[in-house]
Amino acid sequence: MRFPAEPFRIKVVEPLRRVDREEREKLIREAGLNIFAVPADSIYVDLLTDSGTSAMSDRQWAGLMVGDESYAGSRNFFHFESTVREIFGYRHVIPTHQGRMAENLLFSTVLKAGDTVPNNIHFDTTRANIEHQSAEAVDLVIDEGLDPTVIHPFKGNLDPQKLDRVLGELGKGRVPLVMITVTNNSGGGQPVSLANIRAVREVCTRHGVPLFFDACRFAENCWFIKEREPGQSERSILEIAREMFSYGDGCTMSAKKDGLVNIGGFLALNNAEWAERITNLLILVEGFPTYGGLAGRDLEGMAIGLREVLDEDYLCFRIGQVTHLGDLLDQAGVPIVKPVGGHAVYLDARRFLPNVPQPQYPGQALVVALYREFGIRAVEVGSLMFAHRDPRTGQMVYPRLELVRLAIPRRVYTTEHIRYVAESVIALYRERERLRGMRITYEAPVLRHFTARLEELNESETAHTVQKT
Ligand code: P71
Repeated sequence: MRFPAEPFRIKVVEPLRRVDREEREKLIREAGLNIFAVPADSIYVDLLTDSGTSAMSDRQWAGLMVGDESYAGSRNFFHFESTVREIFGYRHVIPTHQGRMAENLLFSTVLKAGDTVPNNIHFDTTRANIEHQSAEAVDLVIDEGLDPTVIHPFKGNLDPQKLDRVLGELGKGRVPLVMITVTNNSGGGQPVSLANIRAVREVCTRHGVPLFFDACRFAENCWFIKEREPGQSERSILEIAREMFSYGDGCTMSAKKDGLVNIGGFLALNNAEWAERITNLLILVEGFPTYGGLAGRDLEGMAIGLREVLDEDYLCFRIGQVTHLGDLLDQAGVPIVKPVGGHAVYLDARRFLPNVPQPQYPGQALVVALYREFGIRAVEVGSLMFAHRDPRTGQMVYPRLELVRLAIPRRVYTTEHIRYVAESVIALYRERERLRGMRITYEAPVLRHFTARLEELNESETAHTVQKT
C-alpha cells in the first residue's frame, strides 16, 4: 500500500457547490485575474492555505460546548496552559489570537532598532514584524535549502557555521534571539533535524543568545524526524517534540496550523522578565492573560487539537496525502519542488511554462488557469508576490523561484479530491502551450498580490519559445 487511508470517518459534511466553466470565467475576470478576490463558495478544491482551514474533530467540537467564558481564570485556559507546558516545556504561556500577534508582542518587547534576528528562513509575517522594529531579519538556511532540485532529508536546517559567523560579528548585544522555523514554510515546508537543532543550540549557548522556535508546523517536523533521522524511529512524536523544544528558550505558535483550529496562537517562554513585559503589553492590545484575543471555547479547541496532532496515524496520513499528490505529479513529469514538504506541493512555474517569461507572471498564469479550467484555488509565490523595483537602480528585481503553492488543509479533503487535483494539474501541463502571460493593471504600494488586478496578454505579446517534450 502506498499510504494509509483516512484515519477518520465523516460525521458532518459541508456541501461543495459546482460552478461551471462559464461562471468561473466570469468570476475570475470580475476578480481582475486575482484569486484572492474570488468568493470561496465558488471554489471546488481550495488549496490557498493550510492555515486556519483544518476540520476540527468531534472532541474539539464537544470541547467548544464546555467553553468557560469567564473574563478571568477560565478553566479552558488552565487546560490549554498545562497542555502547552507538557508538549513545549516552557514556563510562561501567553495566548494570542494568531501567530503574528505572538511575533509582534515578542519583537516589540525584545528588539531595538539596528538589531538582527537570524532564522533558517523567516516567514513573511515574522520578517515584517522584525522590520517593523527597524531591525534586520536574516535567512541562514543551508545552501541545499535554496535549490528546488536538490534532494536532502532536512532541507530546512539552519547553517551553524553561517550562524557562528553572524553571532561572532554582531555579538549578543545586537542579536537578542535566534529563531528556527519548523517546518521551514518559505523553503517549501522542509524539516529541520534534531542534530541540526542541537548544533544551533551549541552555537547560541557559546554566544549567550537565546533560541526561539517558530513552531507552526512542529508536529509535521517531528514526523519527518521520526521517519528520516537515524535512531528516532522508535520514539513517540511527543518525546521528539519535547526534546526538540528543550533546546530552545521559547516559541511563537500559530495554532491555525498544527493546533488544528480555525483561529488561535500563543507565545511560550522561560524568561520571566520578558514574560512579564509581554503580558503587560498583551493586556493593552489583545486581552486579559487568561484569554489573549480568544474565547474560552477557542482555548479548549486548541488544547485538544495540540494533542490530536501528535497522533501517528493522523500524521502518517497527513504527510502521506501531501506526498501522494507530489508523487502523482512527479510521475507525470510535472515540474515540482523536491522533496515534497509537509503541508504543500509547489509547482515550479519556470519549468512548467518556459514560454512565459518572469515579467509576464507565469505563476499567476497557472493559478488563473487552475481555477478557470478546474475550480481549484492555489496561490502564486513568485514574481507577483515578490518582484519589486530596486530603489537605487530603478530596475525590477525578480525572485529566484517562481512557484505555485498547493497547500493541503488538514483532515478536509479526501484522497479522491487529491486525485482530482493531480489529474487537473497533469491535464493543464499537457495543454501548457496554450497559456498566456499577463500584465498588472492595478497594484497597491505594499503587499500588492492581495489586491492587484491583471489582464491577459494577447498572442503576439507572448513570447513563444516552448520546447516540445
Ligand atoms: C500560510 C500562512 C498564512 C498566511 C499568512 C500571511 C500571508 C499569507 C498566508 C502563516 C505563518 C507561517 C509561519 C511559518 C507565522 C505565520 C503567521 N502562514 N509563521 O502559510 O507559515 O501565522 O497567520 O496565524 O498570523 O499560508 P498567523
